[in-house]
Amino acid sequence: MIIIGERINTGFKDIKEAVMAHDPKPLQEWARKQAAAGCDYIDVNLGAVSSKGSDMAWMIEQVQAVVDTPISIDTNKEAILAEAIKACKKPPLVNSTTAAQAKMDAFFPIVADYHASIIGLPIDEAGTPKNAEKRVELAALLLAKAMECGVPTDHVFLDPIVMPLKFLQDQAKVVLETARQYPLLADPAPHIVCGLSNISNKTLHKKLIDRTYLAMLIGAGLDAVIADAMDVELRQTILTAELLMNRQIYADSYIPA
Ligand code: THG
Repeated sequence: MIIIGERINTGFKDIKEAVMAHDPKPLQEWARKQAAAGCDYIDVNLGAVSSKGSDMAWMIEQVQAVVDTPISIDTNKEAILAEAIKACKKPPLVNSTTAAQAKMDAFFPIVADYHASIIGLPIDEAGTPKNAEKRVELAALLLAKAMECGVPTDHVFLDPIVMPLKFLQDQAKVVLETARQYPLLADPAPHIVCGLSNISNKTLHKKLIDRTYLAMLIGAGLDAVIADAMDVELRQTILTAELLMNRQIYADSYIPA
């Protein structure tokens, strides 16, 4: 499982305040903790705090000063991406493009230039489709664009778009149906990723909902996740689900892990 740590996001108050004050400490503390928890990428999200690429580059530099985990550049703005990607010491994960033509035209050539990977969202000019069929159709467009630009299909992470259960309860199942179809769209197969914590937004029992849904998503083929990497029970759920999917061999090392 490819784990992308979600915590360096200005949606969290401590990170928002740190970015506004240009105080590296909270970012570096979360970078260290997430790297120690075994993250494969550290997501960096500037949110609405600033629209300056230089602020995103600053965030990335603070993280890279203390860990060498690759960065997930969480922005939908081309100007921010173009500046932030220059700051990355290792090929990053670009999070994310939609399937809207103008967005793909802007993002994919940058990804190709930097040998990066990219998350693709099945959203077009009309928005996010409510059904699996249309999401899969847009995912195919994303993969076609990747091939056209020389981005290997296994550098593409398809996101089925997890929505809050509290407001769109029927979508949880649609996302599972979408995920099941993604690996069939290209060879080598694309990765399947999602922003897990979206599911439990504004609910009680957030952690229980997150880890139950994650087990179901892994059953549907998910092999990457943007999540709370510090959640020990979530990490245990990942190990157990991967064992049950026969992606890991059962060994006595499973028990201490
Ligand atoms: N797909 C992709 N990228 C993404 C998302 C996605 N990036 C952003 C987001 N979704 C994933 N990251 C988070 C980070 C934190 C939370 C949810 C998603 C979270 N929020 C709290 C909540 O929902 O209640 C509120 C924050 C707080 O506690 O202050 O946990 O889907 N490609």
